[in-house]
Amino acid sequence: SQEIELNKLDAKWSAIWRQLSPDNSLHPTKHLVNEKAEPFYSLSMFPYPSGLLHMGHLRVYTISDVVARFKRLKGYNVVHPMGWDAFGLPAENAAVERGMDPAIWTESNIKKMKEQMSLMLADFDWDREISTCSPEFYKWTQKIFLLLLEHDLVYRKDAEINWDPIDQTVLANEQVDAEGRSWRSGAIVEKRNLEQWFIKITKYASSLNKDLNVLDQWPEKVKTMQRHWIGQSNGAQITFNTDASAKSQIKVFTTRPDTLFSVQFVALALNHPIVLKAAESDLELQKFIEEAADAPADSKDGYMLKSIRTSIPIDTNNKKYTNFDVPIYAAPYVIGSYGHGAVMGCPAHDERDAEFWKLQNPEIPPIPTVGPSKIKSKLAKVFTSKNGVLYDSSKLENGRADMGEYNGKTCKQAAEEIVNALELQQLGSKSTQLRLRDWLISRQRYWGAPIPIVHCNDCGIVPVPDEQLPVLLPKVERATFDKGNPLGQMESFVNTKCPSCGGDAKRDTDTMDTFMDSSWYFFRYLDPRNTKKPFEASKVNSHLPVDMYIGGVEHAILHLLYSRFIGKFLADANLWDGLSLKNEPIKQLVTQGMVHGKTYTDPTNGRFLKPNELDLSNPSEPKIIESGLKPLISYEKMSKSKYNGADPAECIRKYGADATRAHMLFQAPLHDVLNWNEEQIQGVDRWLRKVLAMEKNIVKLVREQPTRPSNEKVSEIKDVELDGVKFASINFNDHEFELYNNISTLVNSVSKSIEEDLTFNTIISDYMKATNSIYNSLKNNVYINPLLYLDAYKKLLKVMSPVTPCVSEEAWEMLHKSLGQDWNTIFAESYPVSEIIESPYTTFNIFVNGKARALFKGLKNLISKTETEILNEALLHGIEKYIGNSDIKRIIVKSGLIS
Ligand code: ANZ
Ligand code: ZN
Repeated sequence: SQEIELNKLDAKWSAIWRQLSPDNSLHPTKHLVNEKAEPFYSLSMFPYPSGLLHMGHLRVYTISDVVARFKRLKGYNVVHPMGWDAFGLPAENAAVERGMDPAIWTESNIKKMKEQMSLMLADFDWDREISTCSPEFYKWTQKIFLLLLEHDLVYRKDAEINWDPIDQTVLANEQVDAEGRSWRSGAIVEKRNLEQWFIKITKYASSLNKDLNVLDQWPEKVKTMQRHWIGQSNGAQITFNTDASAKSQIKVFTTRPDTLFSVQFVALALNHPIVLKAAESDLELQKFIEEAADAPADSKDGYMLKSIRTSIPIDTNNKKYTNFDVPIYAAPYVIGSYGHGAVMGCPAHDERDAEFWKLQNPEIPPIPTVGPSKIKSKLAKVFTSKNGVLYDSSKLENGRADMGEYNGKTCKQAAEEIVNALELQQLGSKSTQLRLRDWLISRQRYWGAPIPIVHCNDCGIVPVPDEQLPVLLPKVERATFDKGNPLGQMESFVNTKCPSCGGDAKRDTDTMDTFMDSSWYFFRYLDPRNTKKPFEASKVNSHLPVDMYIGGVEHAILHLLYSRFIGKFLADANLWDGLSLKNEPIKQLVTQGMVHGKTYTDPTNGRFLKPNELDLSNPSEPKIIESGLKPLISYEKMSKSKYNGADPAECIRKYGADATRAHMLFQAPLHDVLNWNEEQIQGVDRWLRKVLAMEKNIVKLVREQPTRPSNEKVSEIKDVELDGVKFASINFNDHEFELYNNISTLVNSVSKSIEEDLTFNTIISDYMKATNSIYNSLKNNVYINPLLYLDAYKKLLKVMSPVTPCVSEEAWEMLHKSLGQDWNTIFAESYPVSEIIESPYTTFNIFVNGKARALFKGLKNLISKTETEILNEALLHGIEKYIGNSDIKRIIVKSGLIS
């Protein structure tokens, strides 16, 4: 047969598109972009240049590309850029292993991946390409660091690092194995303190937390994860006096000041100053601390401090709580770095405190002071609800719980009043705590943006002035980096002049966390070649926030939180206006599921099988060659050890980019895991062949211009456009209505799927349905106005073109050539507009003696006609045999299908 080989279309059309494009790129519509149109920013998370494009990449970029092409068809001024998250440890490690320059290694990977990307025919704006490791980019990353410094959002502080004592170098957490050994030297890694650079993201915590509320196009799950990560907790700090000395007060953070009267102990973190002080003279405590270091995180061990006690710090009914009857414990469940590293223990109202207390003092019952009502009743469990009432303690026998004026108040009210009372005594105040820590950006590595700081003996920390940016990363012939901080070993880099006094000085030798690079790269895409500043505000204001950001949910916290933070900071620093969405840089976030690979396992021993151990000649009956047994089949995360990886390039070579893209979308809903099963691509392949094959039949009909059968029932419709020709009035038969409406349904449902529902899988089934609708009409040889066929076919091709650019373009070309018409690339077309036309026809059921016997299509108004008319109409539809000579009791015609 002379069937078109789909995979051959890729090369043909890539070449033509390149010629069409003004700068020989794969962006054929670039010269057609209307800069004045409404902007749309389709962004996919840029890849790390590992050198290999995998199925996960293919999934993300297919989605962003379909959205970008679709919006281009709809007339938007679309930005769809691509670039490289090129700094980072893996490149450095790979270069060290191979003894090469990480820059060269990275460059060659970028080249390889770009070629693989061109195979999938993504319509990226390559003229916006950026690479975070190029000086033109990191110059501005350094500038942003300096801006943060200027705004008092950068500081230095001691922080723990992993130190390899053999290699004399700092290791990243990933370079330390589970046994705590260095990946390279095998030495036991030591913890050391090193002065490092921090960014005060915590200063933005409350707006980062609050503004999650305006991100209504972000997945709830991601917002919850960010909320949790920020961990903003509103409560109070309360000071407890002790009997030791006026100086040894204990500050606690609590979210429940209303539970103050239930306090039965205070627990301190193991590194709390009071614990450390006590340990100086208490050997038993020293031992406890040492052993607790290895205790599990949820351990409820405790050690009661011997010579110090505390009291509840409030005065009710002039009854002073200065009897110091509250014991103090050292307890590993108290987190040293949270709040004040101290907890007021309320066993009656907090689960953790209850567990702790039960273990330490099984004989002393918890003292509840809050319940569902002010009358104390027996409660089986720890009462943790905040929506309770303080007990009426005048009715309680336990004087220890005397709550004076707070008797009977709601938790909320009591909390408020208790904090106010404490405030008067300077023993408490409202306080907000964060789980979020400041952002440690120092890396003692080579392959990153150098921190643009000079250390001068006389002037201290001196920012590198703008005109000396970028601080270039010195070139290396071979990455060896045996000892110490790589940049620290390079004398010519380290030794410099102080920008302030001109004297001898030393450069900072840390490089920045790569999350710093990726926190603002999507700003730079909008003005990628600016040599004067990071970006021009006007260019960014018109396109931000990003309309759709697509990527993996693994970035739900760090990357997306840092991007939001830097976006807000850049707005505060007046680099852009941030007006439309509270300085948020990303309007919609879309997280796609992972791609899993088909995995074969030997049922006898659970071993993963290699492709060459399998006989897959009959895909439905795979066999293990050696044993003849049937392997177990599952879908799992693709990995080398499971031999279940699939290569996008290979699939594209076999089936063509269009089929691969469509298959990728069709296999699973966007957010779900996608089980990559190449065998099922046949369905997509068949559909695409059908689309191409129909062209001939349609052209034939257009040439022949068959006439409408004279006896046909038609209805007149007004104001219809068919293939660009406007008709004030035209006749449609039943089939024509149906075809026209099927195509209108396609046009509108694809729009809705992309713009509202994000159901990319149903787009493909919509295409298939519409294709079959045209195909079946052609096959059944019913009369349809050839112009309507032409209209339907062209609409189908346009609506398909975002997903299957080659097949659409190929059919588009064939069609115009055959008809001898001029044409332009299908990408110069716009998205069709097509409304459903209310059809005067409907489907009727004919019931004879109560049994449904036949279906027919008729004019809706039939139902209002006389019985004889209906019967006559019904008799046209082959029901004589049911009527025969039997006595007709009833013939009923009802509209609608039997379900
Ligand atoms: C008394 C109390 C009574 C508490 C009660 C809770 C319920 P979040 O929401 O996570 O901020 N806490 C305070 N500092 C702590 C630390 N360093 N390590 C471990 N726990 C600490 O939690 C705040 C609550 O966690 C605080 O409120 C405190 O216990 C405990 F019915 O104070 B609460
Ligand atoms: Zn100086």
